[in-house]
Amino acid sequence: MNPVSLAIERGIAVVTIDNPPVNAASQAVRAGLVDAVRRIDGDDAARVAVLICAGRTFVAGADIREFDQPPVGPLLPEVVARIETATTPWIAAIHGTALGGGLEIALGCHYRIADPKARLGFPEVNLGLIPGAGGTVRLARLIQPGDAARMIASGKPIAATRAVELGLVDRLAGDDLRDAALGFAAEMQGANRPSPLSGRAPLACLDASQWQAIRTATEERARGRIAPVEAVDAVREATELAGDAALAGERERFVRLRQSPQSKAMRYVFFAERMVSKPPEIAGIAARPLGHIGVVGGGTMGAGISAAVLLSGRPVTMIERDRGLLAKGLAATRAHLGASLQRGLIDTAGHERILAGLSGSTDHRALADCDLVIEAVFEDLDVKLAVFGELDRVTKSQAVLATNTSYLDVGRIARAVRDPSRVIGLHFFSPAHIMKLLEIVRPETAAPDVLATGFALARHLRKIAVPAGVCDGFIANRIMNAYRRTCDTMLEEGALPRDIDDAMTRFGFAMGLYAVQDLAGLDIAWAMRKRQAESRGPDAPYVAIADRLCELGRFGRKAGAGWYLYPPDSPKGAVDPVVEQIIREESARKGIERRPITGDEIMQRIVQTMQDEGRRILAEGIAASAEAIDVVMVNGFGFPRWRGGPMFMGDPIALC
Ligand code: T1G
Repeated sequence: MNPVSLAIERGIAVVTIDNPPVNAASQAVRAGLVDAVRRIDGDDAARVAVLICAGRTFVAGADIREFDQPPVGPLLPEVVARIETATTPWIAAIHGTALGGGLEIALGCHYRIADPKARLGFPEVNLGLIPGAGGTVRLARLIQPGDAARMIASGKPIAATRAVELGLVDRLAGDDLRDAALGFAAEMQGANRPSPLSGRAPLACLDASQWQAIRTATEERARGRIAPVEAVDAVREATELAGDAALAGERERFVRLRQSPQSKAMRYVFFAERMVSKPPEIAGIAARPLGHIGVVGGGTMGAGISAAVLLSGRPVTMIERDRGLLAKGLAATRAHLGASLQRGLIDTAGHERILAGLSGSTDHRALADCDLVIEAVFEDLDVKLAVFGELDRVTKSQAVLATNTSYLDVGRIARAVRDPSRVIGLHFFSPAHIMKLLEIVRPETAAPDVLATGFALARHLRKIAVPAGVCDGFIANRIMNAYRRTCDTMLEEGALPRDIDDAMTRFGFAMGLYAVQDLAGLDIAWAMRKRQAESRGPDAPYVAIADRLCELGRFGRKAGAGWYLYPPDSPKGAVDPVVEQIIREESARKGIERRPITGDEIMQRIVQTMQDEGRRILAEGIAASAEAIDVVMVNGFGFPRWRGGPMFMGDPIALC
């Protein structure tokens, strides 16, 4: 079926794209658009054209699935050029998201009108690409080239209101986009078609130092990704060359990047994130209602989880042991919401509405009508079992009960309530209202619709949900603990924390392991190691350096010292000779002769450990696929997305 339809009424040709779920510019859409241009230009009754999309969004880009197949014409650059040079003026009517190739099509049109809630952007750099159908050329001729370069290099969409300010969108529609677009078209009937954007001169020309400044800032933020810097170079080139030459230059760059290992890795992660969040075992299973949510515990995790749920538009009741702790938890939650308002993620009206949904109590009976309750109390089994005992008593039988434990046996917790089938693990990552990853831990007792409810919550919270089986640390922390052990061993052998952290940031991680531990706090992992000590064999290899730091109260940033020292003038953490001394003493105590360890060796051993533990996790069925492990590592621990993940990477020796 042709996803592009055409209807001509009172001199206005309405071209509608209907290619669910996101109107991707597939081959059929492209062919349909070229055909529409031909028919409209050939029909005297059509004096202006409106391009609009059915469903929830305007064209959200080229069809990424086609990138690994032989290209089939017409290609998108040709489609955009045909619209741009059509004799009939075209108006793009934008709702939802106009992204990548979709925004390029809109730039081929002669005017743009947008729903006020629409978002427009070039996310190609998130796939290791740059626009490949004239986006760098036409945008730099419609808005200030500096703004164009920053917009494309960031990959972040902008609001329609901002797009009007920049000159990207001509006007905003009221409530009815279609009506407003037809009104705009009626005004444009008989008007001369503006000259094609690609044939115009750039709005301005920046000098070399201005371009260098944009490029340097982009390079710093890119942390090893090549596409953002290529995007800046492409926009610069687009302002220094004539239209056709600039279009050819952009296309050459796009085709080269499309074959690059970085883009292949980032496209893999894009589809892996969507695949793992739709496990076959919940296909077609309806989730239970998710109206009112309870959160037990107002600490760091409880407040973050409450904020995440409230930001999805659901009311939250927080429970704490006493009034003081409750007030602290509610205040922390409100602070997160205030920060979201500051960052423009919500508007003032939204902020007030969301705040009204937050309540608290010291009495668990306040959770009686909750559909889901998430327990986020101290990481101790007895404490959690006591809470679940309470929840079993006060919640309605259909309510789903979830634990946010990072390590503990969710099956054991489930068996503490009369109906274990309503218990799952929902393992959030700190800060819970920001981190995208959510491990959904399934004990054997969990009912399929309870699991489906966990995934439904993840969609509402716009989290990337990954199913995990029950074991110590599930997928994320189990792998993290494995490479933490490898890193601790390298500390004994000759490395220092800064060596390992530098190797990891050079590899593309936002932060190294020891800097992350200082941020999260060393005490939780220490409690876990002490708990594991009971089952650890006397001959099991064990590195005691971290324990010695904790015995000194060095729990990280919150204690002013951990692996690094955090004096007021050194927020990033300064190397501390005390830690170095402890490390050397531990090497000596074990009779280890310290040796230099290179950054490459450090990364090879870290990635090798991740892969080995990943293979064990797959063999035990804790993770359903290598994709699940890669999605966890990329979204949970900042493994560089442009490397695809440890399982995707293949042999670390070859690649580090
Ligand atoms: N191509 C193919 N499939 C796509 C797609 C695309 N561009 N975008 C989404 N899908 C599929 C997705 O895999 C999922 O499939 C379903 O649609 C719903 O997506 C030449 C080179 C638009 C913000 O990078 O960011 O244009 O799992 O679950 O959360 O210059 O999808 O159901 O089978 O993500 O509501 C540039 C990518 C491409 C945008 C909607 N465009 N998409 O989010 O739904 S490169 C992008 C998104 C390009 C040109 C260049 C999001 C969304 P399934 P979803 P969502």
